[in-house]
Amino acid sequence: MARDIRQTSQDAPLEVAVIGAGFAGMYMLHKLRGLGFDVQVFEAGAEVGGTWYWNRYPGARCDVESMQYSYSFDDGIQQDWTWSERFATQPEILRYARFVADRLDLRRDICFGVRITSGRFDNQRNLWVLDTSAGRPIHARKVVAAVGCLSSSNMPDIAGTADFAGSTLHTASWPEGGVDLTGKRVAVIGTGSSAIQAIPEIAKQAAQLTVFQRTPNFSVPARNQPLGPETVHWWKSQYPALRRKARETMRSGTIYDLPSRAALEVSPEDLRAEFEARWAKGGANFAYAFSDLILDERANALAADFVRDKIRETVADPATAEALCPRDYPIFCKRICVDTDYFATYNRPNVQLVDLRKTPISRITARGVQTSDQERAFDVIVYATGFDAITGSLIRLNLTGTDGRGLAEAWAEGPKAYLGLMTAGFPNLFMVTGPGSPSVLSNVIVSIEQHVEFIAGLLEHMRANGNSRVETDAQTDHDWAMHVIAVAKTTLYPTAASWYMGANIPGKPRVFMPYIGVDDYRKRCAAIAAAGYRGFRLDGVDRADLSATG
Ligand code: N01
Repeated sequence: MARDIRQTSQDAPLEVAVIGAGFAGMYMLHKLRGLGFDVQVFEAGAEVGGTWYWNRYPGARCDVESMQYSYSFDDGIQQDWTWSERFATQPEILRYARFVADRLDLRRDICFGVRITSGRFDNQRNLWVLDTSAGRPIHARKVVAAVGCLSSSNMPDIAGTADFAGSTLHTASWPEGGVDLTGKRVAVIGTGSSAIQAIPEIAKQAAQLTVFQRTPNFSVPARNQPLGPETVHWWKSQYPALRRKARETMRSGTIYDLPSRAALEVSPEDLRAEFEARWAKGGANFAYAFSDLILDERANALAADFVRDKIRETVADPATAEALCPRDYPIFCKRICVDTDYFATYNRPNVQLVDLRKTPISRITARGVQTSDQERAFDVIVYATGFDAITGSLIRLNLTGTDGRGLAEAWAEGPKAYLGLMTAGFPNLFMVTGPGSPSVLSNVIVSIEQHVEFIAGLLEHMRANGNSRVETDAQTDHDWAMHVIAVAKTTLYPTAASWYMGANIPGKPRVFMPYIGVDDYRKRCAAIAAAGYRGFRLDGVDRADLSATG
């Protein structure tokens, strides 16, 4: 049974308000409740699941293997839930989220259908006041923004979008219950991960499918398959050790077959054999074929050449194949896509590719899409145009901090947040998988669990020490952001105009946002906590000062 918004006031605030009931908010609620905190969750959607609640487009699936893309904090849950496929579909992941919510009786502390519209920090009272779509404000001592990194969809600013007389859809807010595209003329705008998953499914239904591509993407085959009982048993029987291996020794928090050799060191035959073996096995394991693929342009080009050759082998029409070959950024520096029959879909007679580099969209019309050379008529236009990633959903909360500034202003030159957890001027506001944490460069559930446990540990520490306020300062945030960038610069990642850099949103600062290295990040966080939360100011006292003076 879901709850109504609690009656709160400045004299009787909630101890912790959690925003969002995706995997981050769900675990935050469970963890804090277990520690005896008074906590309530506010969720705009009608169900738990976060991004997996909204992204219901055909073909939506996780590109991290399901045995790893799940909570590890409760052995009963990981033993009792059984995934059916190597890569879980969106409906199955949503069923899993519901299973966890039922099992832990989470719904009694979640207010569904409530959006936080704005909020401000009351500096005198050390209190957040949050405005809600339901009208009733929430007073809370602490706020945890568990809003997700890929949850604010990006609708491109193309002239005439409102003029279209047919149906307009976005992959990230697909109608519940699905849309029947049988016999329809469908346009898909965008060719990122979402489009690459949706296109093969839409092509099976639509009379005609036209894909409008601005930048081609690298994609590797998923080789998805049902999970046999032996595989499931193998994982479940060793879960504690495997989970530890993933969190403590893997850069991405996911177990992959790590390379022992560099691409530039092996013979052409060995190079090809390794790429072929990984291509045949499927999934993002391909990215780990050699140790230098993300570090050295020449090594990276070898992997990119291999994938381009696979595209040419798969796509029958040479001009279409060439248009589908990415050329202007290193492979793996935009998130690698994992697909089922994406490139082969272009061999279907009802599928056509429009290369927007040659004929850009001029406008959307009442009938369809007008490019520089012609107008095409459609019944449905699907925008697969991605997200205002990492910072978008945080900024859209419209929270103002101690100096009256919002996050958009505070982060005008790029987000700066200590460990990706807190940002100066916003006391008692915690972010789960915020900018500067491994977040999207990791198995996000692994990162969520670590952040939730860190925040819970900090809140317990404050309770034990009678602290009412925690914050960071601008210098600490700046130093961490510089470290995040310095780590990124040891790789090729920042050389691509990716959404990791904010490059997909006009006007967004171009700054590399995620932290590379779950394993290293965890060690740093553990050391910071062990040093009395070094870098955090508790009740105005700088922990760095304390540790310096002993
Ligand atoms: O979004 P994207 P996505 N005119 O930003 C194009 C995660 N995810 O939703 O590159 C024409 O990657 C844009 O073109 P360009 C995953 O982390 C996970 O597909 O800007 N085109 C691009 O092709 C993923 O990386 C799963 O030139 C326009 C596309 O829209 C992230 O979500 C599944 C345009 C956007 O691609 C985002 O993926 C799906 C315009 N005006 C997604 N504006 C899992 O499996 C934008 N585009 C877990």
